[in-house]
Amino acid sequence: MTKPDILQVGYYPEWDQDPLDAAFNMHKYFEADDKDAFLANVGPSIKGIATRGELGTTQAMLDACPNLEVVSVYGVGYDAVDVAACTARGIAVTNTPDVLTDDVADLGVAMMLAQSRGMIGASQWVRDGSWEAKGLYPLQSRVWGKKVGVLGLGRIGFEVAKRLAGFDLDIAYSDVSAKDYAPDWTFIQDPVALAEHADFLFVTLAASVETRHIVDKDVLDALGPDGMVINISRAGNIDEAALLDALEAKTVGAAALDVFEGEPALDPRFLALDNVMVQPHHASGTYETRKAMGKLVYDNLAAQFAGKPLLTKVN
Ligand code: 8YV
Repeated sequence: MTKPDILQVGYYPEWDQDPLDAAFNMHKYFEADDKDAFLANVGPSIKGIATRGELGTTQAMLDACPNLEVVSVYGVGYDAVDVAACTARGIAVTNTPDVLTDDVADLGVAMMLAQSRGMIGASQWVRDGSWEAKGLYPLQSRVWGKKVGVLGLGRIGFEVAKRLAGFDLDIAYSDVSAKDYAPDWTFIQDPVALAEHADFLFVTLAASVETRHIVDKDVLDALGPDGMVINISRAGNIDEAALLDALEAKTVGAAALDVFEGEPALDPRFLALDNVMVQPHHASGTYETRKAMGKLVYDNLAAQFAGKPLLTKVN
């Protein structure tokens, strides 16, 4: 049997790449110098697209591949894929939910703890000799017993809240409706009211046109100079310009961010700030989770071309 032709949008580690190469003809878009010519050449033969959450697909890719059947996303977020356009063309879209939930929650909580307790600076204080030369490290802010607002109590938000309950944080959340699986936590639907209530505001929403800039100047003002915002979702959920203004003016106390507009080329204003922790979009970046994500990308493609039901279809 001839191997199906797949357009590969971005890099995968070798333990994912090798099985994909064995089962499919992988056409590596990310290695092509002339992307338009590459798409024009391979597009008509392409039956599947393998991409990553933050890379998604472009309109040019969809237009160049008239025989496309499936887009398999390595990531839970599929906001970078035009799912409505895919559905209209009969193209299935799959993602990698569940397997990354706990690791993403772990990183979010770790960022919150590390930023609150000044751990990056404290490590530097030891390494550069400041401890010996200057003495005790400046005091930092307590975490336990404070109030957290979780904006979006889906799978990842739930795991964040569950972890923070172990730190004796008072937990409130916002979502489209109160969740019966969260009877002990306070439902505050309005994001401004949630931020007003919270010391720590976690952004754990699936990104969409509706949630774009849901964390805006009003939410940031409500969070206030002692508040911290933690984003492990998508940059677009926060008005980044408003956040930079607030961090510079210290009308918001701090931020811990794994995602940025235009990443990996983030706004240089972030780098001049000492009240922000920056991470390179690696909340799902453990061997265990990334291997499970890669397997799901493969399994969805294999199912499609074996005529079997897709494992994690989103449309
Ligand atoms: C990325 C993600 O896909 O799950 C998501 O939506 O954004 C991430 O897991 C990951 O960085 C791999 O590119």
